[in-house]
Amino acid sequence: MMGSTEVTLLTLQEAADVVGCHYQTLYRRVRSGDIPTLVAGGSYRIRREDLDAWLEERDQRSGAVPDRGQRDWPAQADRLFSHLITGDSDAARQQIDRLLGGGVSVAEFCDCLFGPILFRIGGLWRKGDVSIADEHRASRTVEALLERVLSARPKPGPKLGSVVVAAARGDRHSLPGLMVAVGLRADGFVVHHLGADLPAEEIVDMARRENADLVALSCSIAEREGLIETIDAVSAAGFPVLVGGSGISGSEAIDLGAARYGGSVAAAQQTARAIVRERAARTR
Ligand code: B12
Repeated sequence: MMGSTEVTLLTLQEAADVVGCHYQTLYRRVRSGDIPTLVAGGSYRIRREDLDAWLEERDQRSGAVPDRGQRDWPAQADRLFSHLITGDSDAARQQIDRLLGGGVSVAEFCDCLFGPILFRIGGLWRKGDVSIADEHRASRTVEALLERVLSARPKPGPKLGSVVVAAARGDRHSLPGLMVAVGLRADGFVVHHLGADLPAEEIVDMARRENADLVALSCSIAEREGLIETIDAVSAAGFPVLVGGSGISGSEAIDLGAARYGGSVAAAQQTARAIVRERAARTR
């Protein structure tokens, strides 16, 4: 997918971030021999392509949905998938409202439903089984559903911090960043969501004006120019950068200068909280 023959080795924490599970869960999978590993410098390492192959196999087994929590995610995903692919946005909205009403978190419906379903639609589109118009209609419906959640009343109580969320210049995928924005807002952050394809100086300017605690960048493509210039400019301005998304691995994000990497909305929430805590501890 990245169009490169380079081998990317992930630490167990990076692999857990990509999968969106706890380190210990991933460690158990490694110990049971589920996921192939190497030992480098005395520590376990996982080849990115091995992890991707394992994820794909697992998703096929479970209907393209991570097995998080007790809910029947494969059945929920099948239902939402058919609403999205047939353009039944009312049914999709009702399903999401029922799930939210039933206590499903925003991170869960992004990481366990919308993300895997869009991934599935992307695969069908690549094989020619769904059209560009089908994909656009489904993406637009997901966007509208997420925007509804984003514009709903914020979580009451003190704010955890302030975050600017964007995708760098050249990356037109706004949905992953929108999911992160919705998740962080639901967690209690003030979120300034700038959408996709943003010049670095605009992102820095917003971070300064809003006195942001961090900048979260989503990356869905293999092209690096816009991402590198943004990480450099934001870091030089003194803001920690959290990078995530399907277009980049944790080790590459850190090599490019990101402070942290996350592979899911749940990881974005945990990591943003950790960054704010660390900054507060440093200024005490
Ligand atoms: C929808 C879509 C589009 C839509 C975007 C609509 C929108 N408003 O966002 C449109 C039609 C615009 C589009 C365009 C293109 N796309 Co496109 N697109 C997709 C598709 C089908 C879904 C992407 C998506 O929203 N996924 C759902 C999200 C939520 O999943 P996610 O990104 O993994 O995010 C999760 C985690 O990674 C994490 N996360 C995400 N961001 C962040 C950020 C932080 C800080 C953290 C902590 C976590 C985090 O949380 C999310 C929820 O779990 C994918 C297929 C796929 N396999 O993903 C291709 C895909 C991303 N697109 C691709 C391509 C090539 C293109 C085009 C070049 C196609 C073309 N020939 O024109 C163009 C233009 C690209 C550009 N310059 O930006 C490739 C990218 C390959 C690569 N690595 O370069 C993919 C992978 C398809 C493929 N297999 O070829 N695309």
